[in-house]
Amino acid sequence: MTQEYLIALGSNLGSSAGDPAQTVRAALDAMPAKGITPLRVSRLYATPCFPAGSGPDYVNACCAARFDLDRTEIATFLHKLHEIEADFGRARLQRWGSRTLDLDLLAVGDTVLPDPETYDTWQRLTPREQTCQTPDQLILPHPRLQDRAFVLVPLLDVAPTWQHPVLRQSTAGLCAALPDHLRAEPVAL
Ligand code: PH2
Ligand code: MG
Ligand code: MG
Repeated sequence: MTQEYLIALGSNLGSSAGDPAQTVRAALDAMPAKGITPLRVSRLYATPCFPAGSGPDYVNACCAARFDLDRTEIATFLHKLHEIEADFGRARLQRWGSRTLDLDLLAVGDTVLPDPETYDTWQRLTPREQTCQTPDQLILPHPRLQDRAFVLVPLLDVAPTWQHPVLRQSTAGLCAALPDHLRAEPVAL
């Protein structure tokens, strides 16, 4: 069975394609040329920058996609996402800094990478540890997706019934578990 790739898009600076919303739309349009077929695309949302006060507001979105080049090679897929980021002028300077375009792979079906133990280690980091530790390998599902309204609210548009393979909750369940004030932050454009 082909697994769906769940992708988060974000921009808070804009790019050669225009403002952040135009940049996110252009990134979606650029996917088919890289072998990535968006199957469902969320609304675009204005979201306050995390951490608060660290930069301009973001435009965030999510899409559920199929990958037509090599379905078994997640590294190839990531490389394609990084190519699109580079095409929109993304420079990888500062973690959690402002960005022209950020494309994050959130999940590939029920895949857990690199293994459940390593996933757990990253998922359980305290907020303080999260600010100073960055994994050097791909962790799937994205270890912070359950914490972020700017990810879960758009994801609810495209994959409400997706089941988190470790937390054993659907997108809808994870979204409902967010504190009310966070869940209310993303505003559909
Ligand atoms: N991405 C970040 C850091 N902070 N804040 C919002 N609202 N949306 C993002 O996509 C985002 C962020 C790092 O990738
Ligand atoms: Mg990223
Ligand atoms: Mg990101």
